[in-house]
Amino acid sequence: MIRSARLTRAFVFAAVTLRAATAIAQTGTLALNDKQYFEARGLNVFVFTNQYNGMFFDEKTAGIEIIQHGMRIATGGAVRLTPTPEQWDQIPKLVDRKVDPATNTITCTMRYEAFDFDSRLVVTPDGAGFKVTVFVDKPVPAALEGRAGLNLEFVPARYWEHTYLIDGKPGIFPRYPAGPTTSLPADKKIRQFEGFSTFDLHGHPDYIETQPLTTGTTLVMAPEDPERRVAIHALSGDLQLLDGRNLAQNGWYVVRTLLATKTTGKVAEWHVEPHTIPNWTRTPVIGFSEVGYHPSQPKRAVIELDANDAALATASLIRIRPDGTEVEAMKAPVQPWGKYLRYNYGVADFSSVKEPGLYVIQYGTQRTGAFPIASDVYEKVWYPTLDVWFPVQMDHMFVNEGYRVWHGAAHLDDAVQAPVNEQHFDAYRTGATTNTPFKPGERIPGLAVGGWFDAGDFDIQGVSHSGTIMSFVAIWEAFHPQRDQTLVDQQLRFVDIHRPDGKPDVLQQIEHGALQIAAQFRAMGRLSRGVVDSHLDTYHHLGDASTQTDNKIYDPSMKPYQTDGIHSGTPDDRWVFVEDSPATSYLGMGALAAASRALRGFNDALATECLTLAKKAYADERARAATAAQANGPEQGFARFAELTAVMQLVLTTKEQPYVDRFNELLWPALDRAPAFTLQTAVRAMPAMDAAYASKLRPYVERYRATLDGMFKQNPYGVPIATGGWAGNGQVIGWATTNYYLHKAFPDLVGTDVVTRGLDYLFGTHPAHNYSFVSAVGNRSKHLAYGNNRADFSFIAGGVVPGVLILKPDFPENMDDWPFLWGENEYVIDTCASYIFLANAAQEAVGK
Ligand SMILES: [Ca+2]
Ligand SMILES: [Ca+2]
Ligand SMILES: [Ca+2]
Repeated sequence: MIRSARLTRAFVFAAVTLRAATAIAQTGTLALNDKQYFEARGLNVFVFTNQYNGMFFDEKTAGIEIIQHGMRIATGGAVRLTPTPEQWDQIPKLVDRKVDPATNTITCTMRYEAFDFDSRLVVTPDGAGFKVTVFVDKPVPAALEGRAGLNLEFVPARYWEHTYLIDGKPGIFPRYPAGPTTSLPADKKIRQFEGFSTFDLHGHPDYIETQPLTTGTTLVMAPEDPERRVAIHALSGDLQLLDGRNLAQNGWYVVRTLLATKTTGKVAEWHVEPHTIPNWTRTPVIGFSEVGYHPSQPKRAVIELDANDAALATASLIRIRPDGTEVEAMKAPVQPWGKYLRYNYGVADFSSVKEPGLYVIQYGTQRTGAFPIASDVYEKVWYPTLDVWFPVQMDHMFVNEGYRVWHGAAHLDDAVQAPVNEQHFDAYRTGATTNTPFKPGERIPGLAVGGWFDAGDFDIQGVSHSGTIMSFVAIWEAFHPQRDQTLVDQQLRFVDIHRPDGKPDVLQQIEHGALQIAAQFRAMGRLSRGVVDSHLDTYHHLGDASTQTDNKIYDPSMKPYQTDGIHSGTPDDRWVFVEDSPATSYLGMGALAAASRALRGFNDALATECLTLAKKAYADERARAATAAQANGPEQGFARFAELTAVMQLVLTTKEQPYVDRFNELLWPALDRAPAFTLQTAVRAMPAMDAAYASKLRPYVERYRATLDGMFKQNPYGVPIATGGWAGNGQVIGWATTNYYLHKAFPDLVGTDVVTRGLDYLFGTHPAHNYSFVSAVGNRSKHLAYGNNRADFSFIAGGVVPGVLILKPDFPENMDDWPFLWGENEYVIDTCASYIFLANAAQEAVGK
């Protein structure tokens, strides 16, 4: 089979080259730009502009990456040690990266420390594409012969309903992984990161690798689609096409050539030619709110344009009448905003249109979907988050919705003390002591209650839990939402979605969170960093949460997989990590103090216990701080902010003078150091403080207001857009929420426009595309996200995703056809709770 493929190789390569020659004339070739990546019209090639940072291992945002016609199609181009690398497989360390405009090359030296294996990756434009060459100065180590290869990974979703030709032989990209795989003896497995293992042996000591779907020397992916067509030709060795989804649902298609062995110099070389459409120009993205607008609020459409595109003179707001006829409500000039990252922007302002109704925006030949202008647009936008998303996240409960069970009662075998000196794969760690009264491996009683799955994974995180509880309490105290669409039965561990039980759902969520945090303080006197899987092979669990562990108490006297129905010999009970972190504990105290207010009259016993635990823990922590040599550095700074939050909650709950005094002692220096982080806390304490407090606070608000005035200079959206490895919707929500509190307290200084602007951003006025970032909220919204059902390419209604990630140096991305990038698409509890607050706040601020 391989031989017959080789016979066609010459013919196919000639065809590719011929087409390439035509393409050069039409589109020009790749060239290094001043941002240190290769660029041609419709094509960018990044070479380690983003690196593996090791935090969550292979994040699929490093190595050689291809952006074709505005879409990132490929990542991970590098020497890799397995056919289809998983998230926790070894990643090469970038030792050196040289960008040389004189030779038009980028050269990266990569190292695998564990194998003392260095290689050099050289990328340079070649014809209508580029050449990738791997060099070694020492032969590939014996242990990696037949293992180390040049890999490049392609987003599977971009190739579904597409075909390929390999040496002229046709194939269809598999819509679902269907092999082939092979089972190999455990001693052949290449050690994964830090010795972790993603593979659940389940009593079978072998492991699996994917095998090629096909092999040849010239692969043309999506030859029928000029937007997606990529030709790869191996100048030495064979090309394999593999499907990484056979090992892991977040796997990509991998194109791979094994490195030549027992030799030095050039050990692999490809010519890669992503097709470009001559004079391609990206279709404009019309950013607008998919939820619509309140009549009184600003209504700005932000139009994102290709760098080669200039804004049209006008855009129209068109009203749709009940009989389907249309009328132009306004023709607005498109004001050029300028360049942000890689695109040009224009802004069309429709604020003067206030008549309630349904509208679309017409820009040239493009038209948006319909959206309302109405006085109640924010009234219901938080319902899915409270009604569906939070119930689905409830740990230790059976969660039902109509005919569907989201998950059974999970983690009933919680939890045991984590080992000491443990560096955990989810960024948890312990030092030389457990920081609790418990020995490593000892059961910590009472933890199988309450709590939420933190995110798309299933751990209970102390800090985000505390923030979530405090947000829910703030929601309750500011807006008193009586909404009751969920039954929560703590006795039966049963939750039923869309089934009222006579109790406000917000209070039931506060109770559910408080049950877990109170249990931790009761057992340990402090808050854990988190409760998390003990093994990587359970951590990457997808599916029903109640099958993540066996729900049976671990008994070390039994054999693995042996069980008496209550205990088992499988050590899968979750671990409790407690760090020596006053900050974590302070936030837990704040959550307990807050919960005690909201739960008064709803669950008095728990309310009383929460306050008692909070006051005791606070006194203990202060006593400890007085005697302990305080460490300097970020932990101490963070601890002060966290203590400020705790004391603010204790002030609101107790009004006791020692807390008021301590609050004043902490607040003013913190306001001087970091006003943006502190103002919300300051203004929230106002009800418990005197009039002098408000006037002392006022100059800080005046200075903050100046930063708001400059927002539209930073980007065309006028909100703070984060540039880190996790996208910034949480930050935008926090910013708009601070603005709401300041508006309430100082309406002459801060208006409502900076409250609704945050929601406009979430609901579609943002870079990359214009879906609402809140699943099932708005006319069109994130229909694929990184919830715990991501393997089904689905969403959980009401979840808020992180949003637009800025891939260095200039590529804003939020994949809407591939859910598995957590930095763009993972729902997390604290963001979702703060979103509920902001939606209520916006409705209150402008809705009357
Ligand atoms: Ca986690
Ligand atoms: Ca209820
Ligand atoms: Ca267990």
